[in-house]
Amino acid sequence: MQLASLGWRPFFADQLAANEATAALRVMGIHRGGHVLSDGVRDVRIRLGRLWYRQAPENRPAVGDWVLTDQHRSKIERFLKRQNVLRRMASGAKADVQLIGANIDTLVIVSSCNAEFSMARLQRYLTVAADAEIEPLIVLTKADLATSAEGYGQRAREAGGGVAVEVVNALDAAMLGGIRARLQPACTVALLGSSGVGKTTLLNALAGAEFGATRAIRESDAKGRHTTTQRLLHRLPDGSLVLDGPGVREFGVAVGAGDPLPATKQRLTRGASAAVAPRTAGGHWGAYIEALAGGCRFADCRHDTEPGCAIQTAIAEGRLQRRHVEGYLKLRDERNRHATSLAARDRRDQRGRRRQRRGEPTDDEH
Ligand SMILES: Nc1nc2c(ncn2[C@@H]2O[C@H](COP(=O)(O)OP(=O)(O)O)[C@@H](O)[C@H]2O)c(=O)[nH]1
Ligand SMILES: [Mg+2]
Ligand SMILES: [Zn+2]
Repeated sequence: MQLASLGWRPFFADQLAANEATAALRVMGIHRGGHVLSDGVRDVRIRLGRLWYRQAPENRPAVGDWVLTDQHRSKIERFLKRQNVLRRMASGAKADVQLIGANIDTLVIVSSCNAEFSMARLQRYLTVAADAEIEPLIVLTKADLATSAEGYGQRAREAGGGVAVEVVNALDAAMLGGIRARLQPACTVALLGSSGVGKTTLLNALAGAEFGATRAIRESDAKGRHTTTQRLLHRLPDGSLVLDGPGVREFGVAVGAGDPLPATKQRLTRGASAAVAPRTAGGHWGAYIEALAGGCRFADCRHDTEPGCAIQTAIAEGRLQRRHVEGYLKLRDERNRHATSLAARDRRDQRGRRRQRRGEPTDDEH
């Protein structure tokens, strides 16, 4: 079946009645002109109707989503429940989320062996992967430009705590065997990393073709400029699907996974958060620390000087380093702040809708 080549699987098929199954399409890209959808044979382009824009961004179809259209394929009627979704806080005054992609199997976290490299940033991205419950893979590019690429690799392995790390020259297809081995036909891979680290270069080398435009950066300070402006799911010759998009300058910590936002809040509380861990347990410090925190005597333990703190015990026993805990606590606070501002946004939207129903002016019109 053609849909299978795009990642169609029982998780999605089970959501449909028998007569609907053949009508599903995957969102391959979003352009100004509309959403590009594919059924594995042909592509169609559909502009989202006005009603969709009354929805919060996370309730609109994103790249990677599976959608159903009307029978003329002229409008998108709904999208199927997601296995996961990658999102980030959009920059700007109004707190809002931006969807990066949905239904992703592997998150390739790309960083490079130069000034751009930062363990804190890697941990931030690993938190995003763990929150969305997506298997991460760390790729360090520009090994050819560094005097000690292996030193960077070592530090990435330390930050990753068990996550696979590939140190490569992204321009050299012969070095990409380790990455290739992880890409199966019909699996969806998202590239995530700062602008200029080599995401598009990697995509092109894996594809053996120019799929996206790359642009030179100043190697002196490793500052990149945005080159890739569209988010597209590319079909590689080996059958995998790779999502490349604009680089992220400041990647706001994404909140939660494919669940609606209220569940996100629960997930941030103690105990429930351990549920995030299984697929990535040991894979990065956040999940490990959250799992440990379940063993603290007090539910509201600050992991500071409280008696019976499982985290302090782990530090004392050398199972955990203090700086990992500090990094984790900082990320957690940031995530909580985002969750709070999103909740405020939802309340604002609800107020607006109530007023609209009563025929009163909405906040936006004041
Ligand atoms: N020498 C070298 N250059 C690289 C490597 N990876 C990327 N580049 C260069 O870095 C620049 C930015 O790459 P690009 O793929 O556009 O980065 P993106 O913004 O992450 O998509 C381009 O000039 C690439 O040729 C690498 O592993 N080695
Ligand atoms: Mg790019
Ligand atoms: Zn504690």
